[in-house]
Amino acid sequence: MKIAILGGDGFVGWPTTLHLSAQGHEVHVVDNLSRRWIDTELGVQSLTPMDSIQERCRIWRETSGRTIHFHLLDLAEEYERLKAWLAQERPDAIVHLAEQRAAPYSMKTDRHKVYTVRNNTNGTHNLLAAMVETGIDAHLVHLGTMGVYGYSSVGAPIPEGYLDVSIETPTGPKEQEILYPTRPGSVYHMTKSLDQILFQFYAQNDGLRITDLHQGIVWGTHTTETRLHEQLVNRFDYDGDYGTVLNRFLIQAAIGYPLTVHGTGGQTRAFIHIQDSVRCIELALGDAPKAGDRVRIFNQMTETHRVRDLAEMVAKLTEAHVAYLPNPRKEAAENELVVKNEQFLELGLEPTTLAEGLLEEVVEVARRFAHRIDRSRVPAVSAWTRELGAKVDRDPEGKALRSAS
Ligand code: USQ
Repeated sequence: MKIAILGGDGFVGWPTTLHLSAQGHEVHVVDNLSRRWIDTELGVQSLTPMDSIQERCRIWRETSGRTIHFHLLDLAEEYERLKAWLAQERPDAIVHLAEQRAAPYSMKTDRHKVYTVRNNTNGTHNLLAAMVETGIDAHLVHLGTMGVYGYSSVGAPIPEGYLDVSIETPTGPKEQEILYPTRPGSVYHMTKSLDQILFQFYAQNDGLRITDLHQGIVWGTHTTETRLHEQLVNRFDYDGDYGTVLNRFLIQAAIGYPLTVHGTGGQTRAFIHIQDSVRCIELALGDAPKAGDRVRIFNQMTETHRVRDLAEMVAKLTEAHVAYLPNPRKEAAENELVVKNEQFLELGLEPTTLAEGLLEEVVEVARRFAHRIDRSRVPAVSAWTRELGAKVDRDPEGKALRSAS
């Protein structure tokens, strides 16, 4: 297949690009390199030293003999170029990962909220409109988030995207299937909820074939292909905006920094290893819906964990100290979470669950590159409201924080 990977330079995008190329697909990365610019804006860098995308592609060609094509294009801001590119290249499938993906970054300031909505919502809509206009029949696979469901405990397992409801009508109750009601917890998660509505409309109106992957928190760093050469290494975020919880705990343990649990750590979340994330995208590509089908939704996660249990587990493994900190986010202090994920299991996913070996691998990567870590960038300072920001004034080592968002 000829596959366009929008956002193919990012944390999930790069290993996905390598994996699909290794499978023999003709892979085109389309990326505006915004994630690299955000590193510059925030004054942080990936824990692992990353080469330019062009250099990464060159190393892959030397290592595997396969070509990855790179196109510098901004999905959200360059509509006419996007349309011309699609009309010319006519991919069989499009993997859409080209969105600003950090909740704390999206809540930093009003400017970051505006940027996240413009980038993510325009990008998705531009893509859908251009697909219709150019008449290409590509299967669109989008990376969404488990966070669209919200984390209020209703006591029932979270279904894969749709909910059967019974509505009272004058002639008696009528059954209907609706998109699971969204309850996003950040501006970032809100943009993924908006994406769902855009997909529903374009599948119904224009017969676009769309799969939406509701992914949990990714952990780990290496995949089979990124291990092949040190310059194929994936990016690894540790900072308070882009670092995600389990990876952050692992690098904190590696550098002797207290594990930064927000609040009581009673938040339960869904997790998936990066290797499975890449495999799920491959499985979804192989199982496309037909024109006229409703949007296909998968829950892309393999297990759920409570934040404090993860912290305790990492502490036991590494003798790290756990710090319970004021939570900069507006979120339920404690929640239960049961998630259905049968569809990927039926397609053949064999989950990589939390195992000591894989956790230690991350700690080892962190120790190797510990000299690249700026300790002052470890605490999370982006607060969801001004009131919460006022409480986040000290880092776990007792130093005053420069600014809370
Ligand atoms: N948390 C801590 N300490 C930390 C960092 C986070 O206790 O040092 C807590 C947060 O308060 C939150 C939970 O851990 O309750 C998860 O935070 P996170 O930063 O790991 O994940 P999140 O902000 O939800 O976003 C990440 C990805 C996003 C993806 C999402 C999947 O950045 O792109 O969509 O995970 S999900 O969480 O299932 O919505």
